[in-house]
Amino acid sequence: MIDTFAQDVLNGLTANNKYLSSKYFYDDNGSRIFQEIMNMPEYYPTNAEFEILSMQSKQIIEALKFIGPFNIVELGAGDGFKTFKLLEYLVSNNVDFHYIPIDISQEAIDMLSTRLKKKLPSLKIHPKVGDYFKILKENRKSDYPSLLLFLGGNIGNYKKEEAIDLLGLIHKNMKIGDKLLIGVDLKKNPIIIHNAYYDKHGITKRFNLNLLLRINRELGADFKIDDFDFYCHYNPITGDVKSYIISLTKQTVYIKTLDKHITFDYNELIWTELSKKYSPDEISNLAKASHFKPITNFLDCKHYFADSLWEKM
Ligand code: AVJ
Repeated sequence: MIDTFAQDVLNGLTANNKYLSSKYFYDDNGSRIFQEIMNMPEYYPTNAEFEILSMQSKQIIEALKFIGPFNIVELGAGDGFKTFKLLEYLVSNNVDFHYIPIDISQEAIDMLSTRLKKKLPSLKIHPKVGDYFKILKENRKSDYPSLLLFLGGNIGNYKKEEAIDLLGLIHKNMKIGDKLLIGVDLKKNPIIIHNAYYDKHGITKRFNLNLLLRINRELGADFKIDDFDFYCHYNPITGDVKSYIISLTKQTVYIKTLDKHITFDYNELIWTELSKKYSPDEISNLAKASHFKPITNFLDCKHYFADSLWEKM
């Protein structure tokens, strides 16, 4: 029996146009490299969303039009760094709400709860580890309305149809009147985007090549990462940032768990990631295509990033 990671690697590396899914970037090593990306001055999304939640918490909460207590359910809470500002605003204004952070990493959730209990002792927090949709389905039974948070711009990793499927599933597990605040990276000067993803420090390159190291570690492969490079390209018309690993020589890699030899041509590509950028109109269209009513967009001062508020009708 081979697990889904092994199966996905097999499918991706035996396809005509080779690909690997960016969802596999985030092993312990990869998560650490992603932290480094978020700390680069060129990687604007982190600061932009932090600014939105720091400066516009009041406007965001007013736009919910909730009367009485409500739940805030965060999908993929992670270290909760950005959300803190929103929670802090609510706690210091004595707003009655329950915070339900969800993550697949027990470690991340434990760290988040410990920190929040210390910094915001009166916060009512109910952390959950596991499958988003199971937990959302449970939350549907709550007497209170909910604000779902899907922050950080992760929706950009999905192609249009996949994004609509995922958002449709989220929609199905909400109650009428519930709101979704979703982080979306905006189309902007292409040079800004280029510098954030094709960074001069080589951190994003390391982030991508770590995927080959993960295959070495977990599936017993023998990728020599010096024989691979990284390329990425932003198309300002479609809004797609596409990232690739390049094979610098004609070479064969053996993957023990799969008992499979994979041949790479000279300059052959492995497509690793899509990071899609949207215009405000495209955000509204995405909302409508997944059966939501777009309410309003909260932007940072440079208009780099949007936290878009949608309602389930
Ligand atoms: C975590 C998916 C939001 O696409 O901007 C950062 C991942 N990839 N640099 C993004 C990423 C390259 C990031 N997301």
